[in-house]
Amino acid sequence: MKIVDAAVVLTSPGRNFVTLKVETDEGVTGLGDATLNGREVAVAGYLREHVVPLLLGTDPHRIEDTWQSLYRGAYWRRGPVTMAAIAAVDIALWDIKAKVAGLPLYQLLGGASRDRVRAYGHASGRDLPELFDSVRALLADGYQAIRVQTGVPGLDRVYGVRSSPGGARPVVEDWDTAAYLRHLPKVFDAVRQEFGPDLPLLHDAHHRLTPSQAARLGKDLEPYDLFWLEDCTPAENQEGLRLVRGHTTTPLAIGEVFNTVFDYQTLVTEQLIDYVRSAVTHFGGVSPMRKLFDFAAQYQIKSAIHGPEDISPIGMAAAVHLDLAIHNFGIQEYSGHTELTNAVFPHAYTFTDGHLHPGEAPGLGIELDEELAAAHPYERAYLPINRLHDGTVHDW
Ligand code: CS2
Ligand code: MG
Repeated sequence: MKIVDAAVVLTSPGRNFVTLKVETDEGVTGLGDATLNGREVAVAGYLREHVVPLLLGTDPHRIEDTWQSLYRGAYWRRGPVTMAAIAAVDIALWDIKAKVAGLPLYQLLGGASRDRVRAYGHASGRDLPELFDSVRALLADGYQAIRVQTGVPGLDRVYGVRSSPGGARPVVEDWDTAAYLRHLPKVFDAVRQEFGPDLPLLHDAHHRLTPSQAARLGKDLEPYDLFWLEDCTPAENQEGLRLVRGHTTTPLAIGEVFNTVFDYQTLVTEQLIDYVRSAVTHFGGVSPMRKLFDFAAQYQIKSAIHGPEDISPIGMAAAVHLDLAIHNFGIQEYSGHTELTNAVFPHAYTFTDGHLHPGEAPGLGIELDEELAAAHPYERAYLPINRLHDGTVHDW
């Protein structure tokens, strides 16, 4: 079998997605997700100019060799753009291999280790009434684990609370760490009083705290028994998590911006986190994600694949196949997608009673409606930036 074509499809059914469609001489095609929110054209260009020419004529079954050739052959390693491009190829080749085998992808990854995949959804509110309504809506949708994000008194635009969609220039959101640290424990106290002690609650600090501030927040949240506190501090300096870990038993999740296992080396070997958060799309694909989860499993760390709306349904499909198969599954983020997005990417995975299942269709179990995709062309859109009251740029 040979690869005879590979097309990069940019589409924007409400938000931008980058898709790689790989075609073989035997008529089997594979789909890969290369979506990198706010940098889509960079990945599309990397694929079109530097990857697709190298794929033509190669054997799609040689997934590991292709991955290693693209990773090591680039010489310039790692980084979100490179790894998203490699991920799209890897995901598409696994789609092809599983289709040829006539099996859903999870069967090639060792078969099912569970019957279904627990998901968590995003609840948010500028104030408690709005937040409570949001939690109730998710519970009504069947979610059995809920991420809670809240407005902060004195702040106008805060991450995760009615965030405006990306625009042609970054929206400026505002931030005040002291106000946030004072307010958040009160919010979780109120949520626990309203919804009880058992509902798994998650929170995303979104890279904004110093290690000592993260340690304080983790400790302050202990009475509310969170499922996890996510991205409590920027983790390029992995050793910074030693301070946090030493002060709090609140479970920690990190890694959605990480794109190789080296980003996790200290975090995993010193058990400084409890969940690894990378997306299949941003970590180089299915092949390296399996290796990451095996590495993490040696240190009792579980999966929590990144799954917001800016991961395309193709990336979500690949995630759910991995979730079903690996032993050290933790939880799957699932924001869902709009009806239009789901029409562009018809898929076999299902969400029922708070749980996902990849379905039994051969391959990933997903298609690309190219005509509908073409009807919604790419529109430049940036992620917001964050500024403190004095105008200083802060982590978003
Ligand atoms: C967030 C993401 O879902 C999460 O945990 O951190 O929604 C993140 O803000 C976006 O993926 C950025 O594009
Ligand atoms: Mg996050």
